[in-house]
Amino acid sequence: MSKRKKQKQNTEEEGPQILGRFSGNLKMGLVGISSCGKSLTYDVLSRKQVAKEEKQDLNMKKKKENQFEARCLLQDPRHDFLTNLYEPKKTTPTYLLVQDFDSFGESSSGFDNSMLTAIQSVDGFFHVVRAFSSRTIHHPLGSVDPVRDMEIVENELIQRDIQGIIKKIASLEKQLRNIKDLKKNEDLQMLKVFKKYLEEKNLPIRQGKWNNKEIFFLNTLALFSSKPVVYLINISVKDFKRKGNKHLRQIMEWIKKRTNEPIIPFCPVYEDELFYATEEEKEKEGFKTVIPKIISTGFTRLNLITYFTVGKDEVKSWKCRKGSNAPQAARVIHTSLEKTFIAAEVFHYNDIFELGSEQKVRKAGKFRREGKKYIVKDGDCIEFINNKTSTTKKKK
Ligand SMILES: Nc1nc2c(ncn2[C@@H]2O[C@H](COP(=O)(O)OP(=O)(O)OP(=O)(O)O)[C@@H](O)[C@H]2O)c(=O)[nH]1
Ligand SMILES: [Mg+2]
Repeated sequence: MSKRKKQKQNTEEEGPQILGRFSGNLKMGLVGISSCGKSLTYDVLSRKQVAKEEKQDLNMKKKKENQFEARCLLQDPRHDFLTNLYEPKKTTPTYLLVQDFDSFGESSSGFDNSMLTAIQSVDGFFHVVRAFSSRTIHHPLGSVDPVRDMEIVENELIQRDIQGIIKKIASLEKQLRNIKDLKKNEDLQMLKVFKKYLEEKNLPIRQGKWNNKEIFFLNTLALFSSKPVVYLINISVKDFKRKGNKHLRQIMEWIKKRTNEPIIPFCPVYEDELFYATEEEKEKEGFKTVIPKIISTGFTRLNLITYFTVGKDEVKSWKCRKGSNAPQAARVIHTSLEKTFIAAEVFHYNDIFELGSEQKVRKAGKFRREGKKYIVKDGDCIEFINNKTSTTKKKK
C-alpha cells in the first residue's frame, strides 16, 4: 500500500471526524438579507471591541475588492490570569477573523453570484436576522418577518448547494462513461446521497449524520450548508433593554426545529452608542455588551481552540483547530515548526490556575513531555522543542 493511501486510511479510522477545513486560519462571514445590519455588526465586532493597547495588532482591517476582513479580539479570562501571573513584557491575545461583504445586487436575500463567490471562502456564518422595525430603514421585502427572511437565506444556500452537486454529478457521469474508476464511482454515489438529502429534507447538510468517508468528501466540497451558523438577532434598543422581542419565540422555534444552533439576540445600534460611554454611564444604563459572547461563540462554532505560550517575555494565545496534533498546532506559530518538531512540553491552564505557579506545576508532576501524536487540548500551555539544525540543513 502506498504511503499516502496508508496515511489516509489511518485518518479515516481515527474516530468521528468533523465538518470543515483543517486550519487555524478559519473565518466567519456575515450573511443576511439586505439592510439587516451586517456592516454595523461588523463594525461593533471589530473596531470597537479591540483593547487600546492591542489596537495595532488586532485591528487589522483589510479591504480587498468587495470584502472586508477584521481580527476581532477573543476575550479570555485565562489569558488575563496568565498575564497577571507571568507579568510579561508583552501580552498578545488571540482573535477571530470576521468578513463582511459589500452588497452587490438588488436581490432581497442579498445574494447574487458574486456575493456567493465571495462567501465561499469563509468557514462559518454569522447570520444576522432583522427583528427591528424602523420607519427610516427600508426593509427590502416591505415588512419585518424574521422567519421568512431566514428561510430566504437558508433556501438560497441549499439551492446553490443542490445546483453545484448536480453539476458535479453530470461531470462524473460523463467521465465514468469511458473509464472504470472505483473512487470516482464512490464519489458519485455519495453526491447522489447528498442531493437526495438536501432535496427531500430541505435541511442544511451539516444537520445530517454522515460517516467519516462522507465527511472527508464533504470537506472537499465545502458546501454552503455544511458551514456552521451562529444566528445574531438584531433587535431594537428598546427591546434589548427590556429583554424581549415579539419575534423571538418564532425565530427560536424555527431554528430549533432545524439545526439547534446558537441564537444570540443583540442590538448593534446600542453597542455602537455605548462604546463611547464611560464605565459609570454604562453601569447606570445597566448595559452588558454581548460582543465578547458573539466572538467566542463564533470561535467555538468553527471548532477552534486556544493554547498558550507563556514566559517572562511574552504571554500569547494561539488558535488551532480542535483535533490538531502537536506539530499541527506548532505550525500556527511558524510553518517550519511543524517539520522541525521534536517534542512539546505541556501543562494545562487548570493546573497553574489551581497551583498558582509554574514551579508548583512542575513539582506536582503535571509538566509533561509529549510527542508528535499528542492531541492539543483547549487551555494547554505549550513550549515546542524543535530541531533548528534540520531547518538550516534543509535551506542549504
Ligand atoms: N433602527 C435601527 N437601525 C438599525 C439597526 N441595525 C442596523 N440599523 C441600520 O440599518 C441600516 C443598514 O445597516 P447595515 O449594517 O448597513 O446593513 P447591511 O446588512 O450591511 O446592509 P447591506 O450591506 O446593504 O445588505 C444602517 O443605517 C444601520 O444603522 C437597529 O437595530 N435599529
Ligand atoms: Mg453591508
